Amino acid sequence: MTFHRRTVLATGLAAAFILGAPAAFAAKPLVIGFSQVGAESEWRTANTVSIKDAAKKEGVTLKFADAQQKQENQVKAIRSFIAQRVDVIAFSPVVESGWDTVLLEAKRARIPVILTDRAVKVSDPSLYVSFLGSDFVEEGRRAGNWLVERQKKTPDAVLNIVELQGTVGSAPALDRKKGFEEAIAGNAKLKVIRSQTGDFTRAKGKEVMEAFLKAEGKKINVLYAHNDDMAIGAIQAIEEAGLKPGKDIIIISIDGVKGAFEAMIAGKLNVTVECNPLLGPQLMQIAKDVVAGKAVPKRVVTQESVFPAEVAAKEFPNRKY
Ligand code: GZL
Repeated sequence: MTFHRRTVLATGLAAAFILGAPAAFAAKPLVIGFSQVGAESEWRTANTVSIKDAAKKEGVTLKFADAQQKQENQVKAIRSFIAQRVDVIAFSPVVESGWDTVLLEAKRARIPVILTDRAVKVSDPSLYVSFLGSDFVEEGRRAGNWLVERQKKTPDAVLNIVELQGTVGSAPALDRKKGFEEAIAGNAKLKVIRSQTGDFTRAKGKEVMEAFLKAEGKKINVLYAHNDDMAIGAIQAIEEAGLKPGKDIIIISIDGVKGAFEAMIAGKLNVTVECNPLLGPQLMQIAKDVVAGKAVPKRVVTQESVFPAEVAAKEFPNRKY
């Protein structure tokens, strides 16, 4: 470009800036690459809707990739976002470990990474700027504490518990198990007799509950499911075995999705511990702050409650997911 053209262009740009830049010069929209675990549960669906709606509302360009619950698909998606030079990478890691290499590639590309929903175990915490999500150990404690209180109604009875764990190696599965065990520790009347993954899905939850019932039958007094979808699948198995869910077998689960409230209103589920999936607005705010060079909290914990069946009908109209 000749000196003359450069001077004309610079003058034109300066004039446009001073006179009020037309749309052509407006700041370009923030581009976020988001890798989602999958579409395995009602919770996940609500989480995806929240993120997409928030991006649209904030004028953020969202590049969204569904990993179908496979870590290798998330790694591929993150590498693709790096290649596309997105402004921010965000993801909900399907499992806790195995992220150091790809997150180091993002760091070397100078693209900030935000974790949503689930945590990672990495050697260098600077590989991500912020983690927005629930305290799963506390959710497990809340589930266990509810049962400790419930057990006081039959102080002499031993309650045999079967546990449907979430996805193997995932932060919610590891931590919800840990929190529940902490809460019931030392209570000789509460015994976990079987524990197996149902991978957070209704289908697998039903399948594993059928196996529990075949092996233990009427010995089972309590089901602790790491999410509502597995509990709903297990309810079907319990009914098909001729037993009454919520009565013959006390059922405790986590998430607080609409399906859980419907099961509680029908008397088939006893309590759900809330795990809030509506993380979209907070994620967009953190991403905008990071790009603007503002300090962001390393950890943002979502606020959550516990909903026993007694309050389900009253609370149901207020539910947003
Ligand atoms: C929890 C989330 C879990 C939900 C499940 O934050 O990672 O994954 O509890 C979902 O329903 O599949």
